[in-house]
Amino acid sequence: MSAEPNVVLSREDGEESPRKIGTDPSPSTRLRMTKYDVQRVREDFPILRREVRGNPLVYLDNAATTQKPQQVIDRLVRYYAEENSNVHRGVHYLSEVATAAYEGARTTVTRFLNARSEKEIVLTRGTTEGINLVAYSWGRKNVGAGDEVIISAIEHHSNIVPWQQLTEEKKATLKIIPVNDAGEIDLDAYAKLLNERTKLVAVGHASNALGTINPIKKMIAMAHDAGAVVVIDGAQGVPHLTIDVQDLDCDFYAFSGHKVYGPTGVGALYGKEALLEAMPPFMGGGDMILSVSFEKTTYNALPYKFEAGTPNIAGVIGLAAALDYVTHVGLERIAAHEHDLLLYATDRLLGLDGIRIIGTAREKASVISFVLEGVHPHDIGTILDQEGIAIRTGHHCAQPLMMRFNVPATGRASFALYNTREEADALVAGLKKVIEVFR
Ligand code: 7TS
Repeated sequence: MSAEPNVVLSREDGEESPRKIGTDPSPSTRLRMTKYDVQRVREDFPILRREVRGNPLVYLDNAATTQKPQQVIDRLVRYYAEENSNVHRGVHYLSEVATAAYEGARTTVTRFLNARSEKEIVLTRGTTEGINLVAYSWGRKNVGAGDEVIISAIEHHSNIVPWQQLTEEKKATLKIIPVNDAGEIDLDAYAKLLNERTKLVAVGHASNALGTINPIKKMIAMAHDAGAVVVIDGAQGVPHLTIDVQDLDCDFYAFSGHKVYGPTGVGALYGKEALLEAMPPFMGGGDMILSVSFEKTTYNALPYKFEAGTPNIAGVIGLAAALDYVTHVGLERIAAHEHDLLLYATDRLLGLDGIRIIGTAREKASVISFVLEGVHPHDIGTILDQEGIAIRTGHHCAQPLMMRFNVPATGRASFALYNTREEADALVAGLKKVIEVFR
């Protein structure tokens, strides 16, 4: 299996060839004119060939975790079969190979996020660890009694609970930006919440429960005007959007590998160098020190100060393979394909009797949360599962948001680069069966 994605860039039917002199398109126009061959992308994902309960697998639970392409699987196998060793410590050959691959992966992440340097990329277990790292290290040093931390009403629990713990401990206040009925952040209310006591704003790039893409560039600038530091929960941003941390000017950006076609248990935290430099270590142990004595321990340089213990070496290397994969396929082309699926599936779902889509923001990632009148979401999930269709049902780790919309739970279909319109049709057909059973 080659390391390159199984993707061809081909001209749209009817496109002029050769091109007239003087009309050479810009790179972004050229991308729009190339065809996205979803069937060839699907061939890269071996799990999509399997059946579930006698039906072809229709995997629509991508916001929970994505499937892995052969390129990532092969890279993990090669690491364990040929390169396995601990990093940053051995002088022997394999340790050098493993260290080079591990640090090469950090460079891949640096470029992927357009960070200024590798010092700004801390390799973590995922988004949850990245946010907790900021809350424990930056938060405990910089937030005190009477200070304020702002989050929004559509956050995942991992961008709520660490700030709740911090503000409770420090006798600070947690403020919540409300959302409108479409599931969009109320920017006027946000502007009113910001003041000189605001120390930190933590907001998701995109909501896992509703799909809302938040106007984070604007929100970051507003927070900075108030003198606050901004943490972006990028768990649902990285799989769907092109990220440029310098352009966004965020202070921290956390994401997980497994939501962007990489392994579980690995992710990265971007932090501005000056902030990371001034922060105390999060965990103590091997690799994060320069010297240890019982009298005094000195800490390692960035980013190693924040990477205590043997890391998930294979996972980090697999994450880089995943980022290379989506880069090769083309982030803009993936976004366009997913947007087409979002529009198509939304339109088809709205044809069902008694359906209500929760989350109708103008800017949406390919996530559709819905309730069906008279049917509990768990029953929807169970019946669809009989058809080989995987969706998530429940509160999506966003219980306050469920309360805001007065629903105990929703069904959620989330689409990825390998999903098809036919799979959206299968979802709709499955939901028709659900309606027949329950009404
Ligand atoms: N933030 C958001 C917006 C998420 O969607 C998730 C995971 C996390 C943080 C936590 O990521 P982790 O990799 O550290 O666990 N979201 C989901 C989901 O929607 N269904 O399962 C996990």
